This record gives sequence, C-alpha cells and structure tokens, in this order.
Amino acid sequence: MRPTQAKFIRWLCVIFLLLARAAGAAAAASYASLTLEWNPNPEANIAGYVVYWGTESGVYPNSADAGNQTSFHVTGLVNQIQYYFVVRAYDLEGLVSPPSAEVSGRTGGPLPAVAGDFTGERRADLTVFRPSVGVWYVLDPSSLAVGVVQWGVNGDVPVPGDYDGDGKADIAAYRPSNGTWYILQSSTGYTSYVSYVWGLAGDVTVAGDYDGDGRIDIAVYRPSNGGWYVLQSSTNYTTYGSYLWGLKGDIPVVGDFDGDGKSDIAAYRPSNGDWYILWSSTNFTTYAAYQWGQAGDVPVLKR
Ligand SMILES: [Ca+2]
Ligand SMILES: [Ca+2]
Ligand SMILES: [Ca+2]
Repeated sequence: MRPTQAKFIRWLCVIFLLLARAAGAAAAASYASLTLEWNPNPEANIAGYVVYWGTESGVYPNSADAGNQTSFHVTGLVNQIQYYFVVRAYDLEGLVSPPSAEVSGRTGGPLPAVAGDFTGERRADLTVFRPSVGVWYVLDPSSLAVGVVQWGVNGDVPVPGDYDGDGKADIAAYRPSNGTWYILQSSTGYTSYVSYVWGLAGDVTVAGDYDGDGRIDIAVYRPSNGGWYVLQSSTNYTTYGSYLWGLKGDIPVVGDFDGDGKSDIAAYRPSNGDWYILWSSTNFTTYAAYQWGQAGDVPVLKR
C-alpha cells in the first residue's frame, strides 16, 4: 500500500463513486460482486486507482489495484451484507491521493445459507447419511418434506455446505481413498455435480468459509505436518492458501472466533488443553492462545 503524501494536498478533487450496483449476484454458482464506477481524477499524470472496501464504515481491510480505468468489479463479497468503498488515485511518481468520498452498497443475492438447510427455508433440516448404502435422508421438520438422495459410498465423509452460493446447503461427500470432494449442487436441483481432488491419505476435512464470501471453501488438515490447505471459493476453487498450524496430536477446529464472518484456523492440544487460534481478521498472521480444557477433554464446535 502506498503512503499518502503531503504533496497531494494540491490535488483539487479526488474521486466520486457514482454507482454501486449488483452485477449478476443472484445467479446461482456465482459469488456476490459489485461494480464501482468513479469520475476520473483530473490530474494529467494519473497511473491508476486503488479500490478499498470493508463491512464497516471507515474501515477498509481489503484493497485491489484497478489499473488505469474508472470502474472495477469487486468480487468475493457476501450477499446481503453492506460494504463500504473508497477509491484513491496514484500517479506516475507513485504518489497517492486522499480517499474519495465513501459509498456503500449491497448485493441482492441470497443470504448466506443456514448450516444444514437443504430446502432453502432458512431452517436446518434433520439429515442422516447412511454409509452402508450411501444414501442421504433429509427431513424438513416444519413441512415434513422428505428428500432421499443416493450420494456417496461407504467410507465417504459427509461434508455438506453451500459451495455454489445459492443460499442452500449442497450434498457433498469427501472420499478419503482418492482425496476427492463430490459436490451435488443445490443450484441445479441436486441434478449435477462438481468434483475436486483435494486431499491426501490421512488428511482430515476442515471445510469452512475462510475467505468470507459466504460459500464454503474446500479444506483439509494434514496431521503429519500440521498443514492447512484451503481451496478458496472466492476464486471458484482455482487458488489455495496454505498455513502451518498444529503439532502432532493436535485436533483441528474450524470456527469464527473473532466474528469477522470468516472461519479461523484453530488447533486444540489434548495434552495440555491449549487452544491456538490463528485469526482470519489479520489474514492469518497473528494468533492467540487460551488454556481451556484438561487431559482427556475433546473440543466441541458445531460445524
Ligand atoms: Ca448451495
Ligand atoms: Ca468461502
Ligand atoms: Ca474469523
């Protein structure tokens, strides 16, 4: 990030965001996004613009270089959440303007899914997976509607969650024998699926929303080296992050402990009852430790 320099006081005006509009956010299998447009900075030697955004007015933990253009498509947002944006210009010398006036907007797409809600009524459904036959049995407790879906084989690990971003849980199974995730998408009425090879023998699934876009990321924890490998939904599962967090014998725990809407990376150490939490709110660069538990305890957290 470039520092703002005093020289830029001479800049007459900065930038005004004209419009924040939803762009295709309601389309299933596309994550939430907004397009920003602004007036060009009148200075002659403008080299580009940087867009900043966050979920709190005046606080912008995210940024992206828009290049020398006056609009930018911001992706990886969460539907129905208010975001705040400013833009700064920078010139050929690398000097940066003060921020523009702040604008805000939200997408009109579906709310982030309720965990375990396959029917989209925003209530969790009663669901069992029967390994012997690879069948999922779903019961909506209010309507008593029933769904029976054959998906998976004996030995698969059920990993349901909203991977396609339509506000409903997808039926998903992880197969340890080949390290493959099979995701039957709710956005297609559970008629088509996608699969991703992501995991090695001995890995443990730690699916969660680490990038905070409202969709579940595909993730495994590798006990042999304490590695977390997160295939990010915000890039449509094309890029990943890896983090070394845990020692032999630790139990991985996924939860949003700092409340920023993103899953944190946590290791529970059964030998001494210590929790080590790597915070998503600092982009997994700082941590805290808590002594909470004693020998024989197991960590409990709803996924
Ligand atoms: Ca879904
Ligand atoms: Ca995600
Ligand atoms: Ca978090």
